[in-house]
Amino acid sequence: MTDIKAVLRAQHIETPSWAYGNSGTRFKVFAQQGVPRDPYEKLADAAQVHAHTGIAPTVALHIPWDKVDDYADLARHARELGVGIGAINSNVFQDDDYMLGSVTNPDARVRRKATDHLLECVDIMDATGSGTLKLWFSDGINYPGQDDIRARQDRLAESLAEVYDRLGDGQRFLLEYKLFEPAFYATDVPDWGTAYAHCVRLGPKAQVVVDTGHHAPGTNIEFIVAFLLREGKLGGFDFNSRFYADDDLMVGAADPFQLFRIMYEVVRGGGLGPEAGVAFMLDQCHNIEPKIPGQIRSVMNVQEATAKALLVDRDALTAAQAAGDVLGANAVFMDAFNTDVRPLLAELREEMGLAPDPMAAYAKSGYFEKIAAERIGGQQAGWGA
Ligand code: LRH
Ligand code: MN
Repeated sequence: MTDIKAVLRAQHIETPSWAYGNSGTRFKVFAQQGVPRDPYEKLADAAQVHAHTGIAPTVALHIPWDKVDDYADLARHARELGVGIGAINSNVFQDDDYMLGSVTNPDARVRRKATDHLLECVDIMDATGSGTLKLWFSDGINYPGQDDIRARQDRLAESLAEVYDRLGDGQRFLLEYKLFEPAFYATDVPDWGTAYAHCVRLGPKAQVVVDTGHHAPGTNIEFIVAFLLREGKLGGFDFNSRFYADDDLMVGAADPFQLFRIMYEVVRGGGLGPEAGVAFMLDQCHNIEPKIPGQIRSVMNVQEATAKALLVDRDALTAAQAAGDVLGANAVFMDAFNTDVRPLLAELREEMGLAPDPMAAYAKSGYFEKIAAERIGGQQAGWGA
């Protein structure tokens, strides 16, 4: 058990700054009490998640949602709070100029503008000490014939190459794919294969990020994880869960068994340790539930799935697989999934000097009452869509 605890103690999950702001759907964005008004307050809330779980030491930023005058000062503020700045997320999906695409737009002026934003994000990486740029493109078309699918790939490749060349030592970018939305006919980076092919062509500093909400229903995501890990091209995850489309619900909430299967392939593929360089990021929206407890619960869901994945009896599994013992192998796998790891994790937290139940500890801390009282007035943070 000791080495499992040691591995779990070193787990590193990154929370997204935008999960602490207001979010919603096209129908309604519900405002909540105590929501941060600026990136400094978002970091303070993220620090609460780390304080109670012990395994969420970095926060991903999204530009311009987290635009500040002094990014080095923001990074200093994070350090004071006991957290660090993680991935820098670009945003080329909210400007009127990007209606027909950003880096794939038929108009070279618009492509230049989009690529310049991506390069600005690398400047922000330099200023904050972040080593990871995460690139998601909403680019796509809604009707057959609207634009040339191949030409858009050429434009995408050209922009990615320019950004790739700008990356400094110790810096990389993660290319995110998504099947559809906001484009409803063809998305320019729709699946892992497209992202993988662009990254292979660019080089070692380009890897793929798997957003668990970005696949067609029924997709075997753990297969994609196993494959990308084997190729050294799994840069990270945007964890969330969904019942239908890109619902961005709490990871593990909709399908804890899928999360377990994904984390098993991570463990089996040697992708869990910090040396593997896989970024375990959350990408979620707490539209109706309180945001900090929502993040704490999400971190715990990943931690539970990881503990179960580490409990798979690999020797017994390998032996059953080699013997063609289908039911035996499946039983070994399910035994781990059906193991209640909550007592183990409560014990681990106490050994880490934390309360055994992070949700109860946060509720008792009075932090929510404090921010609800303090954060009066000002503009609550949100997607600004
Ligand atoms: C796109 C996405 C991407 C982010 C955004 C917040 O759906 O998953 O990772 O930029 O959500
Ligand atoms: Mn995402």
